[in-house]
Amino acid sequence: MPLILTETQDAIGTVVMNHAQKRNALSEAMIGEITTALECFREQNIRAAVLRAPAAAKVWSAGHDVSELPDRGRDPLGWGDSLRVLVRAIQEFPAPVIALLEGGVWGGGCEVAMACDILVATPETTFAITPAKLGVPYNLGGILTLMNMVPLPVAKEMLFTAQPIPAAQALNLGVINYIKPAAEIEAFVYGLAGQIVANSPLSIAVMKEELRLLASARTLSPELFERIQGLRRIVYDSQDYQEGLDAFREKRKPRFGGK
Ligand code: LCV
Repeated sequence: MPLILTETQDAIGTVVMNHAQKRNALSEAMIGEITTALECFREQNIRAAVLRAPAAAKVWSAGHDVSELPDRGRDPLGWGDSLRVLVRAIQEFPAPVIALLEGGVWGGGCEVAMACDILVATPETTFAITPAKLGVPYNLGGILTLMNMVPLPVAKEMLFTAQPIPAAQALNLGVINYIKPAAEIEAFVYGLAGQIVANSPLSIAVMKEELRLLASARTLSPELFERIQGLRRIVYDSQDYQEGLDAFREKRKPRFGGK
């Protein structure tokens, strides 16, 4: 059974993440279907895309599929990790991607939502960035996305507490563009998409790529990169990382020993 639904109409492409029983956990299979859909949209010259869960979903996405994270000793969020592939596919898609956000957005789901170009949420939407809850060594791309979206103290609070923040706070921070009631959000998002479709797709595609290149433009010396990778290795080599995975799989609270 497909894990997503897709639709195209008036140069607008829609991807609905539709794996309710796993709360739209971003598995390799689901990510493969989404990236394939984006490739089809590119071939069809889609001029705006919408990424969403089914209407009135309680969970937009539960984030990375934890059952696919490797045991300790291997980087769980390396370049080839499927969630990283999806984030890049959205960022490199030549037309704007609008995240229509209903329900809880968890972990890597936040990074996928933040990779989108415009974010529209309902008042009930929440955002939780959760590597600390699982003992996961967040990767540079995720950290940079967050640093580009919120002030440092807020990034630290979200990362250190792993607690959800409400849509109202996300709006105040500028993480999301609009909050719309559940009954209005769909019409609003497709109205926004219609405004984009009426403009020059070439000009928009180039501006989107310029913004991506400038937002990721950071000088990072090889020494600094290696130091950061070494720090991350301490985490994914640790007993705590394994404990986070085991606790999730055993549906119990983790007991982190700090080693
Ligand atoms: C696999 C899942 C998941 C899931 N993976 O329903 O950002 S990072 O670095 O942390 C990155 C590594 C990452 O994204 O990690 C994942 C971060 N995500 C979370 O911490 C959210 C984990 N999920 C939850 O807290 C709950 O599932 C929520 C609150 C999303 C929904 O709660 P609810 O009570 O509605 P269940 O927890 O009962 O989940 C329903 C089924 O979905 C699976 C879960 O294991 C369960 O499967 P079974 O029915 O087989 O028991 N599931 C949920 N999230 N991320 N599988």
